[in-house]
Amino acid sequence: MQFPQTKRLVLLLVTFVLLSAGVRAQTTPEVLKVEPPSWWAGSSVNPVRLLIRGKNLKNARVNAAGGGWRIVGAPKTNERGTYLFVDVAIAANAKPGTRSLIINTGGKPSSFALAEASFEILPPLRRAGRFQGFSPADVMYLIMLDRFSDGDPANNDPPQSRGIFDRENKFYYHGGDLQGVIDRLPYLKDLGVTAVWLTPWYDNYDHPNQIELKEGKPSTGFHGYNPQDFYGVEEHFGTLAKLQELVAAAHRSGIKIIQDEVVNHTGPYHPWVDDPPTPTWFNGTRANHLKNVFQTWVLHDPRPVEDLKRATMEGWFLDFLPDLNQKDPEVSRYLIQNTLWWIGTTGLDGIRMDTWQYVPNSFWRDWNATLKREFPSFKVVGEVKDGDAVHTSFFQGGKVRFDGVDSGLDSLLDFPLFYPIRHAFAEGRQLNEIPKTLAKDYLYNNSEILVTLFGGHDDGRFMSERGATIAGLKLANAFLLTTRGVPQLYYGDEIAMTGADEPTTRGDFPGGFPGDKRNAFSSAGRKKDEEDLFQYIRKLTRLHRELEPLQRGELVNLYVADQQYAYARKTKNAAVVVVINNEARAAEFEFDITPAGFQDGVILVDRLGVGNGTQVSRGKMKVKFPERSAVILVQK
Ligand SMILES: [Ca+2]
Ligand SMILES: [Ca+2]
Ligand SMILES: [Ca+2]
Repeated sequence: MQFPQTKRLVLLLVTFVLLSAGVRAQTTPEVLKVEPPSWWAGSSVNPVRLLIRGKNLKNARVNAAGGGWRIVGAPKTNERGTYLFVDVAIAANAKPGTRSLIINTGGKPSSFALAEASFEILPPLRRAGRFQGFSPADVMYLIMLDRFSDGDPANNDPPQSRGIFDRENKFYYHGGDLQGVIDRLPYLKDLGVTAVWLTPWYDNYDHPNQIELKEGKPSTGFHGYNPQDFYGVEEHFGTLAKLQELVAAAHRSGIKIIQDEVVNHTGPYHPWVDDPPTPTWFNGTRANHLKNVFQTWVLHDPRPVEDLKRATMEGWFLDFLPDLNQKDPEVSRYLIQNTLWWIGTTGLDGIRMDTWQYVPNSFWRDWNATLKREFPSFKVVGEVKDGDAVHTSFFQGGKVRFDGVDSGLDSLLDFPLFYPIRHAFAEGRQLNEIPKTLAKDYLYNNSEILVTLFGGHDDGRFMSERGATIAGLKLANAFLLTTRGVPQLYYGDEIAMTGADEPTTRGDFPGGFPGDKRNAFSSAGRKKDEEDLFQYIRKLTRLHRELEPLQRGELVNLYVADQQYAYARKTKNAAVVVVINNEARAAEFEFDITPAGFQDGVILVDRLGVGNGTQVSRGKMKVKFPERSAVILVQK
């Protein structure tokens, strides 16, 4: 059968279009993501290495279009042509603005072989009031972003991740976000907070997690620790612009922002898991990897069993969190740049680093060195969740350890002190466990900068411990805000929130969410006990700010008994004496006050309003005060 002329022409045309589309699909390069998407001129990291994810990127040649930057060296691609590594050098005087990388995979420039990748050159942020670090003069406050305050209900069930918001499900998103934190800055300032640690805001997966079942059902990444994009802001929390707005607004309120970072692992749904940029990007593969055995003690053992050490350092957390291989130079470079990018593009002040001990010290040395070169005042606190100071102190920097490496780490979450505080003030066990723990401070290179805490999002709340009372919680706060270190509060503990285990410790702050029955952000919405506690902590943070020795004074122990503890914080010019009675009855005792530097005849008065004035006589001080109470004594 003969086709009519026109029909044959149409057929020919269709065939041609289909064929060329096939050719295009098979060979035309395509760009899906550029990481980092931007960088600032004048950075100490120059050139910057871009990781471009896409398709058909083999044999790519790359040109930098627009002025003020250039390609350095030859780009590299991976075996499958899905990743391209390109180094770009940015001129110190480069004009801010969007640029293009032209990617050409054909012999000659032709439209079939070209793709474009967008990149932005940023003006450097002005340094004043940014990148500040933290110090013992601060009062830190940990916020679980999803559970604190919902400032934008429009992002609660966004189109790209429909169906993982459910306030009735403790493993789903509840609506808290960056706008909510902005809205509560006046509350935080009033409480006396000067630094906010926010749980991770990385973009986490957009659907229920079918791999990690909680109570037999799929969970979500509401907690933020399962990133699928290290350069993205989770859509339930807001946008990069909103984050930048939050940092700026916090700084105007005198509040620093601490980012929670994860570099040990990715979330289970990160696109790298099935398509790694290099063959050694992860320790193992989804099908074949070690499971983390958590034998962390071998990490500080000079004679470790290597198999145990490897399974602890390189094993996959919970068997499903892909363990990044920081010994791969490309992984190391990616992660270092990623950290600098968040700081440099937002102006934030410090980092709390998750799962610190599962990442090699040699990586940390390089990471810290690059970080401090760009942001010298910046500070990092590492999470080493362990109650033994012999173990935790091993990870602090400032000292070359037996492995030949100084990690450079500033601070650690002080978990060795966490447990004695809980035992003494919640359970009513012996108070002298606390000075016994502080006696191990010599193990640290610097114990003054440790972040002290008795509450956090991975542990049940103080008020859910057996024996906990508001009186005990007050004492825990009085101790935390007067001992050495950087005090860290956990959101909701100031109103005695409860929650005995991991999901319930992350409860919604009452008043932070649409339809809440009461608003505990205001005095009127707090119950009597809660208000009393809130005002007590508020008074402590004010004393912490007002009395310089509480920020930087040397810690001097004066008296230790089973349930009583007295100590001074002492600077060259002043001293503050703190006395705590943890017993369920009134106490009266005398101790040598001369180490605090007070002379006979000096009268000390209590700034917490519990005790009367007391006079130093023959180098001694006698105190008498009620059951389970504390005094903060200063010279009259
Ligand atoms: Ca919201
Ligand atoms: Ca997401
Ligand atoms: Ca690891």
